[in-house]
Amino acid sequence: MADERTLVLVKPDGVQRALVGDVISRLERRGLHLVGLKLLLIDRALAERHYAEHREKPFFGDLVGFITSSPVVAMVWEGPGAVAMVRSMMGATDPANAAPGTIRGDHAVSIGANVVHGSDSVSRAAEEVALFFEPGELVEWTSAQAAWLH
Ligand code: D4T
Repeated sequence: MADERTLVLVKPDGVQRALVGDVISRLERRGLHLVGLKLLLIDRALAERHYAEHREKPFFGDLVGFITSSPVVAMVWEGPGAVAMVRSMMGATDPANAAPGTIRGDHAVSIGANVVHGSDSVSRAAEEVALFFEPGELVEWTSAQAAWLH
């Protein structure tokens, strides 16, 4: 399986509920590794670009309002098949359908406040990583530096 990069956001509810460490811990223990990490307040322009595919949906206003409402943690995680792996670890978008053991299945009840975002395809991941990070903010692990990585 090829190494992939994926964007993960701990959304405002996840940050406020002190779930950042839990999300990071799950992804670390699974064997993915971090290549970028920041805490930021998303502005309206970035939110509208990130959620552009939902612009016509009835929940778009609430979606943008929520993601810009308080700080989020943005991360880039790397590893074999990372995009689908993170999606499966997040669980279904609607926490009512999220399996126990997934992040949403363990921590969320509301489709709006569902703790995390993860890119849903490799191509979308590349776009989302570029939206949130400058190339210089991402670490290229060398094999020597990665000696202790999974
Ligand atoms: P994100 O993008 O946050 O990782 O969520 P998903 O990839 O799992 O789900 P999505 O793109 O379909 O939805 C984006 C975002 O919109 C919220 N949402 C979604 C909502 O508030 N009401 C809805 O009816 C739907 C479908 C939740 C996630």
